[in-house]
Amino acid sequence: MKTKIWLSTFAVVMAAMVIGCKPKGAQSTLAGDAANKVYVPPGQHDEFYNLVSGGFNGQMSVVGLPSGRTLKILPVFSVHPENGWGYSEESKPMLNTANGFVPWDDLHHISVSTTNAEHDGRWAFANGNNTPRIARVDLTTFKTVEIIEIPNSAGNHSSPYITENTEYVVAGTRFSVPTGEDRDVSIDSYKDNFKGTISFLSVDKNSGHMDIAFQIEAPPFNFDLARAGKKKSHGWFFFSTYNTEMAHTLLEVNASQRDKDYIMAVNWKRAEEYIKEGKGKKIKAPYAHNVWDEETHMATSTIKENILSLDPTELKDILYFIPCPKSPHGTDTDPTGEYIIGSGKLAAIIPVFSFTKMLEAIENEDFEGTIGGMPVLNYESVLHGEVEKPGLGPLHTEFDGRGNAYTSMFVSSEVVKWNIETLEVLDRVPTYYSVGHLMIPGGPTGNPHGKYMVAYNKITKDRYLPTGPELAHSAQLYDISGDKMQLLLDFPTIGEPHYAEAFPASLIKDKQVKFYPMEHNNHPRALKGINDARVERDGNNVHVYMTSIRSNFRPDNIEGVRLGDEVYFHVTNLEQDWDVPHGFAIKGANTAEILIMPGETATLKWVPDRVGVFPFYCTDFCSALHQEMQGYIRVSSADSNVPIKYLTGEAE
Ligand code: K7E
Ligand code: CUA
Repeated sequence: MKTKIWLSTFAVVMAAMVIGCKPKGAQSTLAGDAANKVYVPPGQHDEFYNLVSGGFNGQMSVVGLPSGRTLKILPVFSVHPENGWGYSEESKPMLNTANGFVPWDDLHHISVSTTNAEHDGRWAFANGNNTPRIARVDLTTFKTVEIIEIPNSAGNHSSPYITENTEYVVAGTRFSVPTGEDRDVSIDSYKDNFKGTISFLSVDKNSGHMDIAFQIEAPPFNFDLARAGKKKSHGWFFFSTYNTEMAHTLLEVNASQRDKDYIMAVNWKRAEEYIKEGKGKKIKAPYAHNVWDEETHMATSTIKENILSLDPTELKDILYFIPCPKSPHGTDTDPTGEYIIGSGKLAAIIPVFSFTKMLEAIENEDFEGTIGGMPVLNYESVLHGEVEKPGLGPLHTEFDGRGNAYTSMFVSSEVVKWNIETLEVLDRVPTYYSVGHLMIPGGPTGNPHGKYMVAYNKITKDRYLPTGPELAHSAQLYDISGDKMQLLLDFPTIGEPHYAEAFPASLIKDKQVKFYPMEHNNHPRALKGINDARVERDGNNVHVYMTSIRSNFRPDNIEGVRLGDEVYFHVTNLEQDWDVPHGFAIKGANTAEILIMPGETATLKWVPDRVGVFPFYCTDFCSALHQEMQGYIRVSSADSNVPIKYLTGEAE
């Protein structure tokens, strides 16, 4: 949720809140007590990994909890000059789309893979909103290893939520868009020509590889967020919708007309059966599928042409609509899978729906109407109950595994704890300020670790030393192990955090890859030892086969390059030890450095634009003689006859 949108919607409330009445009552925590709870002594490790979305930076950050220490920032839908991601020849294909190279996206949500509805710590999925994509990050290397584009979608917001065994990762379109053959349609024909789509991507159990299994057509609503059913509701998926008014202009007003929008319940097991029966229609929809190969150390991008589409107005029993007040943002399912919570950002209550009642209503055809022939269930029949006076602007809900839910309140800047069965509000704590998502380790799974809760806030104002017009966003860590929530720590985040997940460090910390074994390096231009270092001309391409090992590059003096040549530095890092990357940078390159991990090969393309002698050097302080890890390349005029010549370690 972008702050600016909210500012216009809630200008008055916000002004009062931010300027006039900050949440009161910094809790009477003994500072020493709180400090003890977040203190991780030097040399010791945090208890949880916290993967935090970076929003508009397209990145993911890895944070330790409870300390709040940032451990890593990794590019997902972004280039990353720090390590050459998106600049090296090997990684460029990862950011390819049907629209070509798109080096940025807006990353909102993270899902960590689960087995039997519990975190298994294998992969993290992330969504790109702008040019719809889903990425998969390998949690043994913390590297983005796959990106798949979603066709017939725009603003891929209700994504990348997963089913309980990671059978599927979903993508619901925020913007409905024209999806037919002719996409040059007038915008005011919205209701006729625009469609929503919900995509189900299969995830291979062993490799993790994704594919678009099927796409379900849906009414032209805006799909905001989603959660899978779990345990008893396994087989179902729930999507929040807004703009069921189907407005296409001034949504601020026009999409806030109806008292209730819907949570769309998707029976994906039924959809699977239809696919098996051959009921899917193959439609043309080009999309890119990019895969990183850990043995060749390179990515490939394939453009695929078709998807399987299901039309739920013809194929019954796939989609049902549950009325939900009002413009729901988040929808969340509790750890038992029985309760479905809708967070209507303009609603005065929080509705809690019962999965059991939903099934009964479907069985009894207890419908209040239809949308395109698809049933709308009766609100009262499906309702477990409403949380009264929870606060203003409910957005997202997480769970502690002890029967309690925690809902973030954007407008009233607080987190509210309530009991899922009794719907009674139990506690509330202020956030500083305007909380968006919140997160409990394991919170969306069947087995939450209800010890901490983190609030990710939109407006920081006075929490840190000021840094000009733009301030760091703020996360706040609370102890939720007792009856009352207790604020322990503020820590700044990178980019704009939306959703995050966390899981026990023990799940993955011993599985981390330390280096890439040279014997598995199948990069076609890898070198197996320093004696293979060489330079070869191939027409206008000059290939420099280079090794890096403490503390030299081979070759380190290169001549015979001419203007008009394209030079490819294929650098193999021969180290076989943990945390000994070497960097490679050359003067005047219009790209970035590359950082090469031990046992890896990476390629920087350089097109010299003038004659001269250009130094290159290692950018990562790798040894006492790191400053000696350098070399020169000479560029001569286009008509020169300087021959290819290079030095590989001869003493002067
Ligand atoms: Cu509420 Cu994009 Cu999940 Cu942000 S969204 S807060
Ligand atoms: Cu290699 Cu510094």
